[in-house]
Order: sequence, then C-alpha cells, then structure tokens
Amino acid sequence: MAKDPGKSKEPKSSGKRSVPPIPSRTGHGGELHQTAAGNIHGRLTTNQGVVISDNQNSLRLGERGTALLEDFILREKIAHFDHERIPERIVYARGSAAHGYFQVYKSLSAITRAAFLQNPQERTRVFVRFSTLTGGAGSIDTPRDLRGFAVKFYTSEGNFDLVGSNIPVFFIQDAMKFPDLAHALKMEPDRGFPQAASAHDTFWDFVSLTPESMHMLMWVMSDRAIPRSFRMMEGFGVHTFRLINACDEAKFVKFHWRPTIGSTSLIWDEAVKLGGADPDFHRRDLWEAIDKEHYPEFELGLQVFDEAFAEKLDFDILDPTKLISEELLPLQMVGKLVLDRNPDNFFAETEQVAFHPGHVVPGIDFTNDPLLQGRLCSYLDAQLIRLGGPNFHEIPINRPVCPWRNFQRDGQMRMTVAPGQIAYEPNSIARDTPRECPETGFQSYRANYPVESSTEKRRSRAESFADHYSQARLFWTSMTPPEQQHIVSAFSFELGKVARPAIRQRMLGHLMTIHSELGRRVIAALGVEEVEPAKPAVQPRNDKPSPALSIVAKAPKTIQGRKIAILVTDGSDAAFIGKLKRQITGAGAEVAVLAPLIGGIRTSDGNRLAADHALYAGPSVFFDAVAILPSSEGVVNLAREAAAIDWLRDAFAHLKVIAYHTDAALLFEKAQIDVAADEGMVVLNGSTGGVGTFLDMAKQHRIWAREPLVRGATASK
Ligand code: HDE
Repeated sequence: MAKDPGKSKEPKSSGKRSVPPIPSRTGHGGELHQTAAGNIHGRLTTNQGVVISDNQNSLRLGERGTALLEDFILREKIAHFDHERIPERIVYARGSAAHGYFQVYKSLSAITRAAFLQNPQERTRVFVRFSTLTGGAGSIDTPRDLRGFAVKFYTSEGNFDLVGSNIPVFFIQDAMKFPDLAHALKMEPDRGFPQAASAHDTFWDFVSLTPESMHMLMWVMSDRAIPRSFRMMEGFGVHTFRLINACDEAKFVKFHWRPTIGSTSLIWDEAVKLGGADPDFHRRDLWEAIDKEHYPEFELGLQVFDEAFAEKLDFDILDPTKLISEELLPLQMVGKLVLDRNPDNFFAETEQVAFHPGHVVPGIDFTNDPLLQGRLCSYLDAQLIRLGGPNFHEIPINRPVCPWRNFQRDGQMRMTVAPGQIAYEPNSIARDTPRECPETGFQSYRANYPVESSTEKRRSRAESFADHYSQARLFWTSMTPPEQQHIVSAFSFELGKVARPAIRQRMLGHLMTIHSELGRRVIAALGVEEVEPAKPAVQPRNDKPSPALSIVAKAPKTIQGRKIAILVTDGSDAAFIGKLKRQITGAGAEVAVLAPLIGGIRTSDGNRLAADHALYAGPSVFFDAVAILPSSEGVVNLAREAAAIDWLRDAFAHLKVIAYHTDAALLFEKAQIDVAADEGMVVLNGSTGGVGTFLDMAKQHRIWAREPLVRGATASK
C-alpha cells in the first residue's frame, strides 16, 4: 500500500478493505499517479458509463501473460482511437477557425430581405474557417497558395454560408475542370509529392494549357498568396450572387471582406523559413490574437449593380475569372465581422464544420456562373462522404440556431428523436406537423439572367468568356514596382522548378501575351531563349490601372495587430526596455522579449526579466519589426552566435524596420549590415531617431527601397 499511494481500489474514506489487496496495477507513475479518489464526478468511464478502475494496463493472464479478448475497456478505447480520423477535405484540408459575430451598420432592406441584414442592433453568430487549398491537413501554413475564407452565418432564417477565398477570381470557368485542376495542383499521384506546392510540372502543364487560368495565376504568383496573417487578408465571394428585397426586386452583388487593420503579406523568403520555424504560423497567430482579446475584424463590402450595368462591362459577370474593379464600382461597407472566440475543440468544430455555397437564406440567390452551379452540387456530396451520412446538420457546429422541422428521417448517426406517427406530407392525421410556407419560404428569383433565346442542350463556352488576358494585364499594370518584382520572382521560382522545358516555354508565351515586360523579365530571370507570345482568342485590352488591386499602394500606416521583438541580453537597460514595451503596446502592437536563453536575463538594475522566446527559437521571421538592445558586455556573446547574426541579417533582408541601441554595433559589424543603411534603421539612444521615430517607421512595415540592395541580382531586371 505504501508503495502505491494513490491506487486504492476503494475510496480512501471507506476505511478498512473488505477484500484482500489486489496486486499493484500501477502504470509506474509513482507519486505522480492520479486517481479520482472520492470524487464521483471526476471518475473516468467507458462510453457506456461504466467506471474504469485501471486506465494504465490492459487485462492479461498473469503478470506477463497473453492479453484477453474480453477486455471490453481496451477494445472500446482502441476502436475509438482507430476511428478518430475522418476523410480530410480533398481540397482546403488545412484550416483554422474561430467563432464570432456579424452586425450590419444599417438596414439593407432596400436590397435584400435577408433577416440578418435588417437590424443594426442585432448580432448574428458566425463561424469562420480559413484554409489553404493545396496541402493536406498536416501541411504548413505558409506555402504559396490561395486561402479559403469560409463564413457560416447562423441566421434566424437558417444558415448562410459564404464560402469564399482571399483572391477574387478563380483558375477555371467551368466546374467540369475542377477535378483536373485539383489533380494537377496537388501532389503528383505516383510519387506523393510535392506537398502544398504549385512549383511542379503537373500544375504548370495544366495551367499552361488552360488560358482561362492566366488572371488567377497573376494573383497566386503575387504577394496575395503568402499572407502575413489570416487577420490581415482580404476575402471575396468570387462569384456574382443575387440579392432580392421584399418587393422581389433583384440586384447582382459581389461580396468582399476587408480586414480593419489592413492587408499585408510575407516576403517569399520569410514564408519559406516560417515553414520550418513554425509550420502553424497562421493558426497560432489567429489563436493567440483571439486569446489576447485582439479580436480580428473584417468589414463586409458589397458591389451592388443591376443588369444594365452588367451589360456595359467588357466581360461577363458570370465568368469567375473576372472581377469588377473598385474604381468602376466602389464597395459599400455594410457591416462588420468580429472573431472573438477560439474553438473549444478543433475536431468537433473546425474539422466537422460543413460549408456549402448552397446554404443560402431568403433574400440571397445564385447566378448562372457555371463554376458556382457546379459547386452547388458538389459540397453536399463532399459532406456526405466526409462526415459519414446525411445527418451532418445535427453536429453542433452545423446546427442552425433557428428551429428546423421536416420529414427527413433516420440515416447514420441520427440524433433527433422525432416523435409521432407521421413522416410525410400532405397528411390529414397530425395537424401540427410542418407545412410549406409560400409567404416566408425561400423563393428562387423568378427571372433568368441572361434571358436565353435558345433552349437547345449543349456543352459550350460562351464567347463572352473568351478574353483571358485583359484582366491579367490589368493586375500587372496595377501593381507597385516591388509587387511586380515579387510576381517576376515567383514565376521564375515556380517555372524554374518545372523539369520539362516545353511546359516552361509554353507558360512564358502566355506571360509575353499578358504583358511583354512581365514576359521579358521572367525570361531574363530564367536565362532562357526568347519565346513567341501565346495567341489569344481575344486581343487583350489595356484597361486603366486599378490601384485598389495593390496591397502595397493601399497599405494603412499602422502597427495595430503587428508583433515587435526586443532582443536583450544580461545587463540591458531595464528602464528603457520598460518604456519601449509600453509605447509599443500603447500603439496596439504586441511585444515579445527575446533573450539568449529562455530563462530570461538579469537587467541593468539587477532584476530578472522573463523571455518570451529564446533567441534560437524565435527567428526574426516571427516579427514585423525588431529592436536590438543588448548591453555592451552582452553583445560580445551575441556576435559569436550564428543564430543572432542570422536573426539580424534576416530582419534586414526581409525589409523590416530595425531599431537599435548603439551598444549593438558589434552585432551589426559581424552581420555586415550598415547601421545607417536606410531610413528603416533607427537608433534609439542617439540625438536623432528614438522610440517615436521607430514606431512611426514601423507603421510602414517594410522598407521597399531596401529591396534592390538585398535582392539586387533578381530585382529590377
Ligand atoms: Fe470549393 N470545395 N469547390 N471552391 N471550397 C470544397 O468541400 C469544389 C471553389 C472553397 O473551410 C470541398 O467540404 C468544386 C471555388 C473553400 O470547409 C469540395 C469547385 C472557391 C472550401 C469543394 C470548387 C472554393 C472549399 C472540399 C468547382 C473559392 C473549404 C471539402 C466547381 C470561392 C471550406 C468540402 C471549409 C471546399 C468543391 C470551387 C472555396 C470538394 C467542385 C471557386 C473555402 O466540396
């Protein structure tokens, strides 16, 4: 008994044992071994409610004998474990989610009858899942990829799912091509790699044979495909939808989400390094922001238009490879989404949430966009296979908050116990069974757009979908010089990974047609022969550039929601660190203290200062700006550490604002970085500079003027 203190078969209070002591069954936890003792609520049970006496050892014959088949406790536990995984989503498998609410600024009754868009006093619960498209559920957060941005609104009239993306267009125009796209993009079937990467032959083979992909390719080769954070990316509904008001008047609508702290992206080298340093970078960032009550916020913007407007455009509003530029049709900001609660359980919520573009409510409807139409049949099917049957709407995360009643019955995992004799309609037996309601029920909008003169069945692509290059060109001409350079670098990297020269050449031909400058720069970066431009079905237009497409051009000057690191050593100035921390947090950013060891440092006043990261575990890619405040003694050791030198060199190469105390000079010398290289280098204890200047500069986020200096060989070709 003394050797196995917590392991009594009876509660301790029960006094003397009435049965002889059984041999020790300890899991060798020694003093750490935990039991429920007298607490009935804390008792571990099987799924049938039977209290478990030993959760460490399986039942066996004798001490070292064979395991017994009758061990129903072991079998239940292992069987449940074996079934813990469900099929992961075939696309958008890697995701992170949060709960929150949505609220309109003012009633939208003029354009829609949707109940959740009527009352500015009312908050509608939402669940939002962000994801990458390409990789599996365990892949990294920062590959070059589009991001899913799926919002489930739990409205009083049923669930509305806006299953969108962080890019306003898509690769293909017709659902028929989606499996081909996904197969080409995901890991190659014979070798099972690359994981979560488009830089391989099958993807570029497919898209180079699919000119309708050109506009989307410009977006995925741009900084949009490497967002800094889910909190800092825009979202789009992609397709044109309809809004219908109580008078049955319809308008077209494009949905947009805008983060209130602005959009910003990673530098490609940061994304690559983050893949190793923190594969959960985006997931962790979202979780921690909500945990610290820095709730991510997005405004809902609408582009609302009618048929007359649609008819005047140079492209078809049913074509999901096209966008309506904001200069042509500005966004109306109509409400705000706030994410204020982390999930309680990743599997039960983030994994089991079932989105479907066909989950709409009265007042919202579809258009004939052939990609959207294909999605409407696909998602239900995906949920049936993924969640194991037709009752996935009963899983708590998928349940509507309004009552739901119908005569659907039974099926795998049915939870609802529907009483009564009647499971059909019409019936004359039970008056209180549910009936259709023409007044308030969902009505599909009566008119078709466009009005089809022909009723002939056909497989064809409308002529109005044939221009594949104009908006790709518009995207290129709307970018700032650094963004253009990143597009050139991304194409060069990806095409450089393509093993078959013919695929590369074909793609370069498309780039020449998109814009000769883009084509020439990628050709130069790859060091290949000039190529013939691809022959477009429709000659591309030269649209007026749209600055709204550039995230650099419209970047807000803020450090809100960003993270700033302070690198310190033993002997660093306590008062100064304190002041800097207060000013950073006062400006709405987060601070992390980095020290050579995780145990922290002893500051100049002899006190201990805790570290948030050890230097070797907190590379500068985790942060948006950095401050280096070693003591004159501490810097000597720092300058001997590769981790410290890389930390500084990376911060510089990633164009971050770097503040420093002059005692850090030796580290800069070792890293071969000029302390006065540009305006992004701010001295904190000099006659110029100071904390105010540092924070002001940090609001710019990146020092773009530095880029040709650090990536000179590839920049500005
Ligand atoms: Fe999806 N898509 N998709 N999709 N999609 C799925 O549904 C599909 C498309 C998008 O966080 C699947 O539950 C087809 C465009 C997001 O759970 C699947 C077509 C856009 C998510 C499916 C498209 C999206 C999905 C995989 C062409 C941008 C993740 C598992 C007709 C607007 C939602 C699942 C979440 C998920 C099919 C095209 C966005 C297989 C057939 C365009 C954000 O049903």
